Amino acid sequence: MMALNSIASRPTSSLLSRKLRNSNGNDSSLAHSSLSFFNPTPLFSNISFRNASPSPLLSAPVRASSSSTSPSATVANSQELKIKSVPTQPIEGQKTGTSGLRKKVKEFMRENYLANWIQALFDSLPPEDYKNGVLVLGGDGRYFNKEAAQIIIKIAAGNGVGKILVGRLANGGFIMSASHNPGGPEYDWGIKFNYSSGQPAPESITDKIYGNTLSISEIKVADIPDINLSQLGVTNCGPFSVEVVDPVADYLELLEQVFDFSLIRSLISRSDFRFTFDAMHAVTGAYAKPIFVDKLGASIDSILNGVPLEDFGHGHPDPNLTYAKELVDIMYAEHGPDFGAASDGDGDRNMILGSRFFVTPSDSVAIIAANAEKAIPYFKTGPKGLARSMPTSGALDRVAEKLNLPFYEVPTGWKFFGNLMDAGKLSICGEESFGTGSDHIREKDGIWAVLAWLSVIAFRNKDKKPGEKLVSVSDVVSEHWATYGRNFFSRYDYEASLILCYFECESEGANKMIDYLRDLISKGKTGDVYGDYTLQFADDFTYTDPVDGSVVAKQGVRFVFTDGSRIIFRLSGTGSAGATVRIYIEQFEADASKHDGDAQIALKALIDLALCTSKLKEFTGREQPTVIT
Ligand code: VG1
Ligand code: CO
Repeated sequence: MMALNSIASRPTSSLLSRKLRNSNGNDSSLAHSSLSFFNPTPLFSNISFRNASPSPLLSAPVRASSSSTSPSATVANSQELKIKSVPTQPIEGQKTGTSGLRKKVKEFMRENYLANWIQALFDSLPPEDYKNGVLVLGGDGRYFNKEAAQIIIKIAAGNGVGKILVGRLANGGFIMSASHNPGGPEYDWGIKFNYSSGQPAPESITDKIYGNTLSISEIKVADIPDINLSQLGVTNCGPFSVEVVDPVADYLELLEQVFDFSLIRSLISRSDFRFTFDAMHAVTGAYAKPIFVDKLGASIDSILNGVPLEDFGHGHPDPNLTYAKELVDIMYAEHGPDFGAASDGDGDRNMILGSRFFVTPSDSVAIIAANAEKAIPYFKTGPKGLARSMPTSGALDRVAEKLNLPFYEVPTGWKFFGNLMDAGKLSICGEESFGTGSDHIREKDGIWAVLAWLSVIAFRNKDKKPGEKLVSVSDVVSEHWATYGRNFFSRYDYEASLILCYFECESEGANKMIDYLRDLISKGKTGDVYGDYTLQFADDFTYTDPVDGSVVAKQGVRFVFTDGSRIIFRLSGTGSAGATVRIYIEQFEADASKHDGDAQIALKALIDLALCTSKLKEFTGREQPTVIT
């Protein structure tokens, strides 16, 4: 259990990518590893690569061995590392989705399944990007991370990587997580690869990896024992080394540069302000106490589910109104806390709640952006630009317009924000799927979002005397709506059923529905009448990256009406089996007297229109969504 815990408390993807950017500066303790694959002067030029030898060991599938070494041991000090060549065969279906490769754990445990993908990845990169370089490995602590880590380390060493840093934050590299998907032997595992400056690998890389998985024939594996990852320290294996680092302090240091901690502390330590954070037994459990309790003065019992567990305590570590029910019940109880937040498996998502109040992620990013300059020191000269994913509501657009900031609309998936950030065009961005973040790192960052909100609330209350009524989360949101209008928004998820036998027909129905919609939009024209709405245009979203000109098509079927209302349909790209249909519904309301209404009521006509236009029930047989946001 010790070893497990230590992995369990390892990196989140958000935290993982943070160092990449920091590395552009020079004060980092890891500054030598300024890219995910840093290329120092090749100190170790004598890695020997031995092609398929007749040893029976070499034809064995790549597995983590059961041996382990003592902490910080030097297991092989020779200047040579023995590399085995393990024959393998292509495996179908190793295509990455919205965010990495996600499958059932059992699939990843199949012979060479993970090993093939990792080798295909090295085969897709220019060798100068990783030879003798530093690679970072992190995970969200889910079941199978331990075994997977050993496989990845051996293949990285086998391909000539010089050093692996295992820690919670990093300069990019591998992230062993299926994020918000459930974990455990029967559930999901996943792997993401963050490239160069820390952003999730772009499609040009992931497409290449997929191509290589279909032609792979050999895996290069270093012949080294399992590395003990349960303790901090360095293990040397000849020219290759593994260093286990504790990154909480480092992440904290970054956050202290971004936020005014004393301002946040002044709020959290007030006796008339009650704070709750639900780590959902996932990776942020390891960060919650050092940050919220030790640094910011929250009480220890304000942290719920703070112990990271391999199966997330049988939970579904997705911070939304359905899966974070425990927190929702606390926040909606009479005299509940003033502020509640939760984050997901790998810590990059967030949910923000006030007392009996839910902040939609689309509103959340808009409100953070509108208040950033005043409340968050990192943005003291104002954000450079704002961006959202296509299905996210237009609330952020209105802030960009008012603040006269450049604005971008990208496809679903954080990987599309990275280029804009690197080009200095984007500071704050978000997705409706509970992802919010900034260019302090190259992933969404759940803890950052919580601290951003606490900063906004703290700033609004900084002059409030004890006993004076505080400005609440709902006050901040209502005021925002009064200024900018309200974009009513809801997402309906029809998640893949967990009953295996339905997987295939489920995918078939969902695919047919999307085909039907594509056909419909090809015939649609401006002025077509849909119920009470008039069509402005309908398309399948195509995005051209303004930085590198790359184009991605088929990113979501959207019907945009003349009053700005939208209905959007997408299939999820993060599931491990079956198909999940997502429907996004949005309608703008300028009239402040109508802002307080329930989104489900305000959007009822549009929701009905979406269900009837798509013939969802006919195609999928689904009566009710599994999650409504
Ligand atoms: C979902 C969300 C998307 C998010 C992605 C990864 O993708 O909709 O906005 O970027 O998950 O989030 P999809 O394809 O299932 O709709 V995470 O926290 O799972 O890395
Ligand atoms: Co996540």
